[in-house]
Amino acid sequence: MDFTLLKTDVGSKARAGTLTLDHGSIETPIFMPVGTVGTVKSVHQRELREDIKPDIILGNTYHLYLRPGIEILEQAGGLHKFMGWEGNILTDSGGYQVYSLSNNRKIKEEGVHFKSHIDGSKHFFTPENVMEIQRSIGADIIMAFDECTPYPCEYGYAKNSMHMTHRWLERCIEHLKKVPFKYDYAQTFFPIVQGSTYTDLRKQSAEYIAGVNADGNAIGGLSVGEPAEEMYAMAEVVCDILPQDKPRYLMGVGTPINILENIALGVDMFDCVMPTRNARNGMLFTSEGTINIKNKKWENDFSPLDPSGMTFVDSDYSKAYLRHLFAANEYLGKQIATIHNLGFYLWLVRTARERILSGDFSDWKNKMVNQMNKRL
Ligand code: PRF
Repeated sequence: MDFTLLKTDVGSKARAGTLTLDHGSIETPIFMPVGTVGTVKSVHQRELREDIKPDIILGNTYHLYLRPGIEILEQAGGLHKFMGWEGNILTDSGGYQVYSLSNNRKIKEEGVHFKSHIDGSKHFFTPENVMEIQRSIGADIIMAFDECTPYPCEYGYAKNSMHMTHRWLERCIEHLKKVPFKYDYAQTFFPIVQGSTYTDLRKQSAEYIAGVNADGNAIGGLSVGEPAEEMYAMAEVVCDILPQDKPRYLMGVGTPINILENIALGVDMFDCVMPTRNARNGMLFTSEGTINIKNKKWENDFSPLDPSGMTFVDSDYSKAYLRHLFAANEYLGKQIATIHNLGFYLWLVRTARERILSGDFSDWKNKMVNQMNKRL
């Protein structure tokens, strides 16, 4: 693993860099499309590779462990081979999904007891077995097992939870030393900062995580319902403490505006279900603002989906046609909308990178934020 910082913006703390892993180089800032169960929902791998071109996608330990299960993934030779994706993959540890999806979860010092959201079967995640599972899935970047606190969260709970996440981190690191890579490429490990919306806890957690000296660091526990201003305040406190020369990943964020604002604070990596999930509900993100394609106003608008869009769907299809596909509940509608939204998110972070490199990121960011506040 190598991370080279190419430039830090003068008007903000935004950074442009290159992160190199065994499945290729990643130009940062980057947005990672979410492929929870080994598919970026409603997009073929060929469209990902040839049209959307993300350098890295995300998978989820929680889902892949429950289905298809670790044995199948090992037999396949890891997730890359199983799903036919030759680019980089990052797996989240389950430290979020187990709280948001499973039933009857019980959090203890030893680990988390939970019931599957699929069939109600009982399972137990520990920092140790989650590291083993992530070795078997075989992502290029694997995440620490943490507790993502809800919002709002009482100070006492947030503090105890943060300390437990730190103790779990030590267990993850100790265990990884004992479990070799399963495939013929390396895996990089990222720890996660927690601390809810409390500045003193965030500082303490960021200092602790920085002290671990990992190849990259993540910020968790944000975008869980707090006001955007609080998210930015916490991201800033944490970014100012995390090492400059390592990539920073803000987990589960966010809207296009959230992404631009956090890039300006020094975040390098993002993931979120928003472009894919909202696409399936007919919401399109464009550089001019947000569109609900199901709206009657698009019924006879035969203009291209997004004249300045980056993917073939933006010029090949009209708004009227996509509206019709949604009205008729056709699969193709969800596919087109997903390709468009992912194309837009990738365009956004690539353009941010170009602007950082050319030195006019802040002006461009402010203009984009104004535009994207519009609903068309
Ligand atoms: N922890 C983990 N995954 C996450 C989060 C977290 O706090 C979040 C919070 N937005 C998203 N995904 N492990």
